[in-house]
Amino acid sequence: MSKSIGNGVQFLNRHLSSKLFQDKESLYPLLNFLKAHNYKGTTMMLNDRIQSLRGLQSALRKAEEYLVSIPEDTPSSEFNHRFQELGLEKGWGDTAKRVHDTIHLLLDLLEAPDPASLEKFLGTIPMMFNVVILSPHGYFAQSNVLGYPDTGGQVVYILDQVRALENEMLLRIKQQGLDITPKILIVTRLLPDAVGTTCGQRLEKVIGTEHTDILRVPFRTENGILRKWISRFDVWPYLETYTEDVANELMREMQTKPDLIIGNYSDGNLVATLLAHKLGVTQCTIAHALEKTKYPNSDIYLDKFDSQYHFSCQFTADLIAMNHTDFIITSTFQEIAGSKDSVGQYESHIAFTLPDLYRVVHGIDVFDPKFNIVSPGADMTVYFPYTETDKRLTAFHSEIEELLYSDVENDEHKFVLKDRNKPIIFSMARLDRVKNMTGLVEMYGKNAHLKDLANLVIVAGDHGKESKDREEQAEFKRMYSLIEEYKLKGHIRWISAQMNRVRNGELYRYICDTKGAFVQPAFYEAFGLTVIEAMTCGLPTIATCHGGPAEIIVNGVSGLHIDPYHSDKAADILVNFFEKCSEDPSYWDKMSEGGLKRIYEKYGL
Ligand code: UDP
Ligand code: LCN
Repeated sequence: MSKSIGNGVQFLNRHLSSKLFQDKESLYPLLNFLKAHNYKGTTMMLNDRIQSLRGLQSALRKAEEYLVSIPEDTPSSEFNHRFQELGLEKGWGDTAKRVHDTIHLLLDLLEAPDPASLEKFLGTIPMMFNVVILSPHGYFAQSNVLGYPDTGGQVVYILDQVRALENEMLLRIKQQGLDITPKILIVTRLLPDAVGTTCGQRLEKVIGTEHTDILRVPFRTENGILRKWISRFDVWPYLETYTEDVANELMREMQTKPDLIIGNYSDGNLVATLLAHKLGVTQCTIAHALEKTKYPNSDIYLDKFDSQYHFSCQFTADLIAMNHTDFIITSTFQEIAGSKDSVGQYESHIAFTLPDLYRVVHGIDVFDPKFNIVSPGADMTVYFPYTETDKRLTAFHSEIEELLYSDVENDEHKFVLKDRNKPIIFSMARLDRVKNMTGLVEMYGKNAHLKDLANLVIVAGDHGKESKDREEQAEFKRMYSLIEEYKLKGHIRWISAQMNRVRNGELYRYICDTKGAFVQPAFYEAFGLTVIEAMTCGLPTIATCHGGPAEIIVNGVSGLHIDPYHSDKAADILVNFFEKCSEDPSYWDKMSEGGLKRIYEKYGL
């Protein structure tokens, strides 16, 4: 059923529990799994003393009897020995109470399996200690990189994810009564020409974690190590050798096989596939963006795109990864199956033709229970509402004012706003063509009324460095020519990529103080973390109707949609918004509060 799409785990638990219920024999796989379970050769959960289901039930009952006779907070280390003789190894819990709860859950399951207990029980079994997260392309570092080509939300997403993952793993290991140190490795590319970043460093500890590192492995050919950054569209020839090198480096760092390999984006997912296949490890894929939907008709007009974008390699890699993986995490429903008006990113891989290459007739099944929707949110210590005045980072205000309003033009900001009293239309993104920042400038420039109503501030690209990215170079040229053509001096401020996340949080809030809005004009946005960040700060958000924002924002309630393919109409929507706000300031508050409500309901971290 359509409503099951993206609820894979739930579906599988229902399916599995109904199978377990068929007859007593069908419970044996669960017994065998618990007996075979071990970490680095040390048995967990059950040992060889348990040979049958009857034996298991009897051991669990004896254990239960003992547990109710001792204080609930007795540490499991005090009775581990006794339990071992019964056939129960470590892993059931850290205290008598927790061990009792887990045993009780399994006894219930053995009597009458139901999906909720099964999910809960499987969730208590210690399984994840070593996790590898692959993200090869771009600049992967903890500072001075956001906004660089190919370096945006994926980095933010992964860094937020590993902190949450490590906390969860530590909590579970403690509650399982184990003494195991977990390890998470983010594996990315080592860039010898690191241009002022830490991307040339082999190992980097992730701030705010104890057991998580970034491990960097270079791209290599028979001619040696590749020194320079290369576009995400050009990585394909390097990935097989890279996988071999990563496998060796992983063994050096972890000294064991990982329990889970998570791939990110097409290149990371291909490497994850090759590694998971080679090592026999569970694989998870996260697309972040499937480029096929971002570049319309890129399949059928492959000849037009392939020399620059190598989509033939990329779409093939995507198909291999999405079919090989054990489970897929998506940020939204529409990423899988689209809506009645739009095609989903995965859905677009069901059937397509790459002329002169091959034809896909059944690329993926969007009903496959491997799909699970887990939406990201924004880190609420960084992004919080502008109304929380006691938390506001006012120390940044003079820097932010310099950034927005100073008369100086330098490598950090170009052009000067002449009227400080107007609200600000704010946008921030990598300077990719698909992000359509130039489209926003054109839309603004063409509408005289909008220019009267609001200033335009964009954060995109880097004025201080000559870009090596083809699309960014072209966008730079186009931006300058649009500013000239529409005489935007005095109305626009063009700021270089801003890499200080904490200050960026305050920047969104500062834009709230001007009663401005965040505008996300992309031709296609796979998810859109900036949309979430702006809304979390209480900044009214007006975003593209193509991709994630179509699902994040409920039009007219938690923000507004614009269609970048109809830019005159989009400009009218902006004019309308600012006019309404000046007639009735409570309209701005309504949009701000509506956005926040949506975040708290669906995208809180
Ligand atoms: N970002 C930033 N500085 C910039 C441009 C972007 O810090 O100059 C951050 C932005 O705040 C967000 C991420 O990079 O956290 C971009 O994520 P999004 O999902 O919007 O787009 P992506 O770049 O992943 O396509
Ligand atoms: C890549 C993108 O293009 C964005 O739309 C996402 O928000 C980001 O990755 C994080 O998943």
